[in-house]
Amino acid sequence: AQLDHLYVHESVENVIPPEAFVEAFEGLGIDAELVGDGESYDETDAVATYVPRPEFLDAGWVHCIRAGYDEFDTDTYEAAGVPLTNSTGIHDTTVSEVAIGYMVSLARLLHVYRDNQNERNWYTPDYERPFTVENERICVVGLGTIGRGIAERADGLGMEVVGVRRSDEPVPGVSEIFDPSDLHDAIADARFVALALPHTPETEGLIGEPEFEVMRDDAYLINVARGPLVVEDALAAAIEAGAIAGAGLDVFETEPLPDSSPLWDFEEVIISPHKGSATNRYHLDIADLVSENVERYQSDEPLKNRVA
Ligand code: NDP
Ligand code: 7N6
Repeated sequence: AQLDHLYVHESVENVIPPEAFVEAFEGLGIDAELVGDGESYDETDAVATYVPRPEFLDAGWVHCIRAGYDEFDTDTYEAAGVPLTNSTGIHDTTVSEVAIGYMVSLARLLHVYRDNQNERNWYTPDYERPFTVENERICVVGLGTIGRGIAERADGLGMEVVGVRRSDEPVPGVSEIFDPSDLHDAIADARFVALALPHTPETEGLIGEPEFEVMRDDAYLINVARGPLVVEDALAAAIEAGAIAGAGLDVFETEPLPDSSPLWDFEEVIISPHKGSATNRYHLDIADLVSENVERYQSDEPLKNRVA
């Protein structure tokens, strides 16, 4: 179909430099420009955006630059006949490196040494406290782009990797795959439970008090997916009570994480400000995907990552 413009909504600035992103479409043979709210669109326009806006429903195609498109109402897009695509498939390296970083730090106490460095303190932890991730068991819940990225790297580090997903095809590096109905069996023996699944009505609150009860008391929760997958009050209570050991968290129920959250204060919690995907070439990763879809759109091929 005909595509005359690629409009980049200014909300992309939440994650990438808008001008550099627009520049990445030079040479694609289509007019790419930055827009704000209140524009009007028609079917020869594509929009790349971070947030949903009602006026985008007049465009020919809308691309959500995030992998998690939970803020977009897919029913409305389907009713309007406007294809919606997302940015899944590009976060295997970026987000999983952060998950691995949390685990290695939590095991070897890098975060504790850094805290002590801030006080110029030559710190010696209890002898029993540090451990290697090698030979420890990780349960990766959600084995898509990010989950596989975590599983492959964990396997490379010599960890024992199991996972949870709805479909049961084998995944490289994963020795056993559990059905979501067997979540408790899957997480019970794991030293690390890593969440890498989408936020949907089905997955909201997936990890709460019953799961913290089932988890080992020396286990760590890693969440690089979405905050609402975890009941945050229950997480803080579980760490406080010693039901689990700690967490590495990139995402939260409310972002930015409110100043009043007890999670800020735990030594055994590492917090990153939703930066799992942040690298200096993130805009190029997204632009490659959008460019491929521009070409597909123009040659009437099915769009990649179509979610509505
Ligand atoms: P994918 O769509 O590639 O993978 C999602 C996986 O989750 C699939 O393998 C799916 O497998 C599995 N899944 C879905 N529902 C369930 C369920 N109920 N129980 C168990 N597994 C389930 O997505 P990505 O890996 O790219 O991203 C995952 C999420 O991570 C995104 O939705 C987004 O919210 C978040 N994200 C966070 C980022 C950050 O900056 N921290 C960056 C990018 C993404 P199956 O169908 O077999 O169940
Ligand atoms: C925004 C990162 C996604 O879903 O959460 C990520 O792609 C985007 C800070």
